[in-house]
Amino acid sequence: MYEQMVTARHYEERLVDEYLVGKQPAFDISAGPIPGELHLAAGHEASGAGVCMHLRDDDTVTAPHRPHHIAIAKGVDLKRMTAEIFGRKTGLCRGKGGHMHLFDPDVNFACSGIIAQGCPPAVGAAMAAKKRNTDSVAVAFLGEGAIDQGGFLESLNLAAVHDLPVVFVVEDNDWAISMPKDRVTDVQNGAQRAAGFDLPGVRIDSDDATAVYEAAGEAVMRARDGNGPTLIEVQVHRRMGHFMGDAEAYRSEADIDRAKQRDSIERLAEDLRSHGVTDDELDEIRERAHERVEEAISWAKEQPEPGPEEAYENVFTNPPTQAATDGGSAADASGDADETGGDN
Ligand SMILES: Cc1ncc(C[n+]2csc(CCOP(=O)(O)OP(=O)(O)O)c2C)c(N)n1
Ligand SMILES: [Mg+2]
Repeated sequence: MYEQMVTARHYEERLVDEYLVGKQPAFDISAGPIPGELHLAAGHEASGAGVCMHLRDDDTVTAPHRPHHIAIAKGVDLKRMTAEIFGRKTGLCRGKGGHMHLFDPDVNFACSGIIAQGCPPAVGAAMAAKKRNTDSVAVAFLGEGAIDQGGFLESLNLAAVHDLPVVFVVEDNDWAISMPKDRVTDVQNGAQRAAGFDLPGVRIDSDDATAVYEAAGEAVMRARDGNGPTLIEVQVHRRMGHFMGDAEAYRSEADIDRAKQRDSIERLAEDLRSHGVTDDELDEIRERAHERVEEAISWAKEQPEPGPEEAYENVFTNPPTQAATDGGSAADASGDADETGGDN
């Protein structure tokens, strides 16, 4: 867990360096080697690592718009994930998804920028596992800002009524962009949502990786044994803005300081030391993680960008005629799409 967590933290620190290249001084979001938005998960690492330790490659994970720590813990190919974030041709989605849309079928991982979007597909994967008589499970991660979404509540219901092998993990970082939790829901403990569906609901009040590991172990075992879904909420913390470039004018300095003081990685390191792990051993793990991150980033940066003629490939299930055949221009392609009913 410690290795996954330090890998995720360092990975994101390095992404920050790369992301800022070319974006200053006016913060041009489309400039630089990583164009577009970037949502970092520093402070969420304990939940990804603690849950995914229990998962196999054939288990499915869906993650939200803040996916890196979960993807890393699930074993997503770090090089191809990085190439995707850099918009390169060899990326997981051939450079067209970007950091919020990482799909790795080798380890059954997907994420999406749409809030609560991962819940229905996780329920679908769990339903498929059950119908195939396998003991695979699915886990849907979401933020506390998504617990009022219909997609989440309907997923809880379907999972409960069919006893599906799925675990819902809410990462409560107190904020949904600039919206504090208590302004959108009277349910301070999101795990209480489970009661309305007659499911077990577990709240972990601190981002203690070991506590997450224990709660997730029980939930995953329950799902694998055919005993149905569980909802877990983990209190994590957002060490940074909602996305890179967020000045956080809505958030007090004290709140940011509090978040930074509660470092789940340092907490786990302390636990490990108290169990006899030496500083040298921890350094070794960190060095290994740093090397892996550097390797993935340098590999990704050497990868080619997709050509303009590939813009429509693998984007539409029913591609505009011109785009599919001769890489027609965007104007041609959208014209064709309209003529064929624009059903893409
Ligand atoms: C269905 C939908 N509504 C609104 C948005 C815009 N949006 C992006 S992130 C976000 C807040 C998410 O908060 P939370 O679920 O707590 O996750 P966090 O960012 O805190 O990790 C919103 C409302 C969206 N992406 N999808
Ligand atoms: Mg949140």
